[in-house]
Amino acid sequence: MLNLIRSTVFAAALGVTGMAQAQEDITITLVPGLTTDAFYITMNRGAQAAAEALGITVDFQGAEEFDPVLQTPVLDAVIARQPDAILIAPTDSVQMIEPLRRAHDAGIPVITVDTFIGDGNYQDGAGDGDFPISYIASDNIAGGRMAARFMAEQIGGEGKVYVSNVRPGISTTDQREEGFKAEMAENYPDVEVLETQYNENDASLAASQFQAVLARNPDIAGVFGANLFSALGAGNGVEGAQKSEDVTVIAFDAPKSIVDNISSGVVDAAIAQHPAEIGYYGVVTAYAVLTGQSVPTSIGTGFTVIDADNVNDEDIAKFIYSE
Ligand code: T6T
Repeated sequence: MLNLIRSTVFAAALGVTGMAQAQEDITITLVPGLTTDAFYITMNRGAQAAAEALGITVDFQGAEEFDPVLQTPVLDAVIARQPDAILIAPTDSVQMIEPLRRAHDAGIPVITVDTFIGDGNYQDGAGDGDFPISYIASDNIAGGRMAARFMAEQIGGEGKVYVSNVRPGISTTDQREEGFKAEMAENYPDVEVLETQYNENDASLAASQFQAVLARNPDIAGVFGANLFSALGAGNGVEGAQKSEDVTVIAFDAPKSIVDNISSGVVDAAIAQHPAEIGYYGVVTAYAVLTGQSVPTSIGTGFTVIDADNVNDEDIAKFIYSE
C-alpha cells in the first residue's frame, strides 16, 4: 500500500503538517464481477476517465466468470499488493463478506460498485457486511419496476411472463426480480409471473430455457432478462423459436448485441444502466476517502430506456456499452 501511512510519516519527518499523499502515487484497484462483460468494461472506461482527471492510477483485476469462488482468490491477490483502496462488484452478497473483511482488516478502504454485500446499508452499525464505506450503483429495485411497466404495457396488461435470471444471492439481479414482481403484483393483477429460470450467466442456457418454458406454456407473452446474458439468451431463444411477433422481451443492460436486437425487433426495450458513471463516481469517491473527505454511504446512478423509437438517436449512442 503506498499509503497514507508512509507519506504521513514522511511528512512528519519533514515537520510538514496536513501534507497529502502525492496524487500520482495513489493506486486504486477495481475488481469487476467478471472481466469480459461489456457492463464492467464500460465501468472501467468511466473509472479510467476519473483516474486520468485526478492524476491517479486505477487498475482492473478480475475473474473470467461471475463467481465468488473465482473472485475470492483474485481479491486475495489484490489485497496482498496493498492498493490504497478497493472498488469491487461483489459476486455474492453473503459469500463475499469474509473475503472483503480481509481487505478492511488490512486497512484498505472498501467501496462496492454495482453490487453490495450484506443488506447494502453500510456504516449504520447493523449487520455483518457493514464495513464498506460506500455503494455506487443503479437503483435495481426501481429498474425492475421499470421493466415490469414496459412489459405490462407491451402485453396489454395481461398474460404469462417469466424472469430469466442468473442465480440467487447476487444483490443486483435479486433486486431487479424483486422490483419486477412487486410492480406486477401491485399494479398488473392480470399478469401471471411464472417461476424464475436461473441460467448461471450463460446466454445459451437462457435461450434453451425459453424453449422449455414455451413448450410448457405455448401462450407465454413475455420474458424479462434481468442482466446482459439473461437478456441476450432470452432474445436468442425467442428468435430461434420464431416467436418475436408474439413474445415481448424486456432486457436489462445495453451492449451492442442487445441494441441490435432492438433494431431487428427481437427485443422490445432495454434498460441501459450507466456503468461508466458508476466507475467514474466510484473512483472519485475512493479519492475523496483517501484525501480525507467525507463521502455519502450510497450514490445512485441513472438509467436510459432504449426502444425502437429512440434506438437510432444520436444522444442514445453514449449509453451503449463498450465491448
Ligand atoms: O447487469 C450487470 C450487473 O449490473 C450485474 O450485477 C451482473 O450482470 C451484469 O454485469 C451484466 O452482465
